[in-house]
Amino acid sequence: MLRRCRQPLAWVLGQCGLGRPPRANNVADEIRFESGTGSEHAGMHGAAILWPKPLDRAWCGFAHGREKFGSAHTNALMANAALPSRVTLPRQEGTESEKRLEKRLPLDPPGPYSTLASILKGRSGRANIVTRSVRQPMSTMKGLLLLAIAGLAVAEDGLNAWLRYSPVANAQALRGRLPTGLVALNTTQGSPVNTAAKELTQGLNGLFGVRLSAAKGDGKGGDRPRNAVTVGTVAQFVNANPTVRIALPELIEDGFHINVSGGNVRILGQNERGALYGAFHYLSLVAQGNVSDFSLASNPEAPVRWVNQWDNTQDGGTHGSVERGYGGKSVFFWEGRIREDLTRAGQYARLLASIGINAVVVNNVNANATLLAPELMDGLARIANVFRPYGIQLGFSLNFAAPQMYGNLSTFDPLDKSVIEFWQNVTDNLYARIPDMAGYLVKASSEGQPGPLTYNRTLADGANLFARALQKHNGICVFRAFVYDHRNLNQTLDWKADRANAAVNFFEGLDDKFEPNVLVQIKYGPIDFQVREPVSPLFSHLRKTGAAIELQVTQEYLGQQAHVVYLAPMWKEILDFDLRVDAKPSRVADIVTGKRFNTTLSGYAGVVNVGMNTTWLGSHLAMSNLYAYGKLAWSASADPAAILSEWTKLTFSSDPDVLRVIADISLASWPAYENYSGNLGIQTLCDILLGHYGPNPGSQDGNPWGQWTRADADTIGMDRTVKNGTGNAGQYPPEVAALYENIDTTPDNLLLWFHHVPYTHVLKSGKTVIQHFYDAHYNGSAVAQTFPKLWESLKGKIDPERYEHVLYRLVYQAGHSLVWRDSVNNFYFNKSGIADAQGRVGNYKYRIEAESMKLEGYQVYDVRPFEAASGAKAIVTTSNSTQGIASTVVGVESGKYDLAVNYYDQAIGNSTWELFLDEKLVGKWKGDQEYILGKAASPYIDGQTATRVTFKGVRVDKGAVLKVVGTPDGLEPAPLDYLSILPEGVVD
Ligand code: GCV
Repeated sequence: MLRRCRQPLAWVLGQCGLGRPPRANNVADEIRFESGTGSEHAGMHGAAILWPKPLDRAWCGFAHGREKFGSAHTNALMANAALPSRVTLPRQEGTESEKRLEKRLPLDPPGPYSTLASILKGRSGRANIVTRSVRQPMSTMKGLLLLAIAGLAVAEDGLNAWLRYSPVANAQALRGRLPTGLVALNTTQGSPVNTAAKELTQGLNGLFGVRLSAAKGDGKGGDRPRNAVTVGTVAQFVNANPTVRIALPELIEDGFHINVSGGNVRILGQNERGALYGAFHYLSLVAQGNVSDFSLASNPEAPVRWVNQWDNTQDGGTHGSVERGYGGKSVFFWEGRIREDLTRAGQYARLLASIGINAVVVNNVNANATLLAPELMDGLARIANVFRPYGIQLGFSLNFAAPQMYGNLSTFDPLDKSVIEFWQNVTDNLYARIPDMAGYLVKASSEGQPGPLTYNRTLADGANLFARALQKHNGICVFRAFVYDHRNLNQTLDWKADRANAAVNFFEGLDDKFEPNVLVQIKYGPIDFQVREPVSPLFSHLRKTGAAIELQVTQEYLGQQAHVVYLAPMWKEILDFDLRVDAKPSRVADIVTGKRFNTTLSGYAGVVNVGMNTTWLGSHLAMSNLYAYGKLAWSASADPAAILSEWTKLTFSSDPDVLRVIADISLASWPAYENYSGNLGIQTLCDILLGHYGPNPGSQDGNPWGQWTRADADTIGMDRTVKNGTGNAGQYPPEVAALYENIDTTPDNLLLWFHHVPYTHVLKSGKTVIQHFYDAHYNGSAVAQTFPKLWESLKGKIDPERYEHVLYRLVYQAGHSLVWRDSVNNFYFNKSGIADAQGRVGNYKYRIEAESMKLEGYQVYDVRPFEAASGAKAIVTTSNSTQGIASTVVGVESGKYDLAVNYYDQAIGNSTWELFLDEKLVGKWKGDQEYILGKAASPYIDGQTATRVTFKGVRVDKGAVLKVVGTPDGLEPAPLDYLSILPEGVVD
């Protein structure tokens, strides 16, 4: 959304999201409003409302905690708020490999005083869905080579991610070193070895224009073809070549060996899946131009390398199709059933196999018991069939109360005989359909989900119920450690209450009580995927029970794919953390790979949450996180920068500029996000009650969810010491406990996680806490400002489709990082009353507050929370059918400036704003972000919807009239916060 003036209007419109918006492959086909943490969400009721009641949180009479408090209280509030449960546009089932949805909304605002219902009805009726074919990659090698030589980029939609097999730059020269024949040691359709053979054929053709032919002899009886790639398992190879002696390295399950000697290539897996992994690995190397001779063996460090999808069977409910999913609808489920067309599920399996993932749990951990119906089990079997050729097994989330909810039993007590029979029966039925099912994933006694604690049974009783049912089928029960009570934590009355203590407390004394096929899945930190957490102490408590680490690829608290945040460095830091159990080296990576405690079951779970969007996650750059997750789950010693470079080469190109820019942006992104969202271990200060996206530091406290900061006028932070606080530091092994117990040895980046201090507390850096906050938020957002410019230097080196897509997001992120900076800084300035030593917070000399402009058809509006608006106020149109005009006379010296406008893009309409200078249009834009960014949509005027648009290099004359005309749409009253007239190069 970078905008320049003095461009033809059509260009400006195009840049502004009118005309032909750059939304090509990230089109939301439905808007949903997400609630905050947890799964116990009250419904939002869609009663009609009348204008002028712009939707904000204050108007609902309650700034925080609407959804979180659930039930009666919430429903009463929501009835007042009268929000739509969702604004649903026409939908249709379809795979985006074949067609893409493009939504065009009516541009004209609805009639006067329309009711919400009529607006929505009208919109649904008029919305026009256009399906069109996705551009296919050029089919001929010649064409591709020509393009590659010319350095031109073919437009791409991201569907193939890192498996594009686009021609390597010097393909012709390298061809002589490549195989021309293929020996597949298993040609059975659907076998992973056969898939590997197909992939090799497709890959070498795409990359080099080599057409592999089936080599003579098919590897049997020592008749070894030359210049051929042989792929299969070790056993298949030995069987086919009984007289051949080759040295083979030791391989464990899923491991592989590759030997390349000129055009003779041997790819052998310990099992069929390993052979497929080997084929992908070989293709990845040659795609990066490595065609030299080599021999390597690779074994996974952990047996469990799973992906969790939080997919719902239905679109309805607060979280829509995929809970915390920002890439569109479920690739598995549709209208309560399993999709007929599972093309995307197969494509997903292909991507996952290429990074060593061996199972996918297809449904949300907040599980729907109806999935146990026979016809749905049949559907799950269809998914498993689509997965199988890729060596991916299906995992399934269970609802603990299913015996009651689905089975009509009077109880779901895990020790009850009828319940045990119920689950055995369910399990047998599933395995009858899916004999290779991986097992179950269970979220129990957590966030309102039913579990064994309902019957005063232990978590082990709960896990063992499923584990035993699975044993005869060789399945495993993955039991989540994310167990806590979100209803009874009392911040005000109990200084020692602490959600971070929950997991260790609940698992205390259970280590030797689990069946051997139970694996405990532990989120990396004790709270919930925050931007910075210490590692979960539970990793050091389970020595006899297998442990898996849960990482989150979907960036729930980390920018929801609308902000680029490359997570591998954070994961790596966690995996490398040494817990010093029994005063011995005890890296988290060694615990979750079973090395430290000799556990057989161990591994990784990544919450991924892809959707039907062709970008999978909603953003091209976010896919580096999925790639990195697979690579680290295979080997925790992998280097995040090296992973990124590899991913960039495969996803974009090996051009040194492309590699440098993507590395510069990605490697700076986590520290930048931490700086502008929440630092010193205070957690991501996002709105935890709604959406988990934009800033709202106040939402952390005063509710029972336990993500507290305990900030007051003088002090901040959770005291988790043993001597005076919640005792959480004491849950770590002694050496680590001592480190955290003592404020002097606690690293600054976790200071407020473990200690409650005055804002004036001096850090090791010499700064006070409050000054560190101010500076970090300024520094972080300053780094984000560099991202669009860096990316723009790649114009022409990235295909236009992906170039525009990424640029749009980076420009948005740069703007939203300022929203973060100002919201958080003003919140703490207001709380502490301590001024910024540099005088920046609260002083914005380039700004013109909208509320101070001359207003016609606009009215002043108090924004809640106050810090979500500059000066705590915004303006909104006085009705939903009339334009608003805000104008002012420019006081700056004549010259060239960047004009920034901060407005709110609510997901309840598509207002239009026009910016004029002396009646000359500078630019025009539209509030349609909800159809472009996959982040949680919000109906409110707050930190989730605050957005900036900038027009660069505009000639501004002193005395000119600067005017914004806002045209409301739907329930969105063209809200405006402020304008900035910025000297070139200044961002504020
Ligand atoms: C699937 C957080 C998320 C929830 C999620 C839960 C979990 O609370 O906000 O959406 O529920 O974690 O991991 O179970």
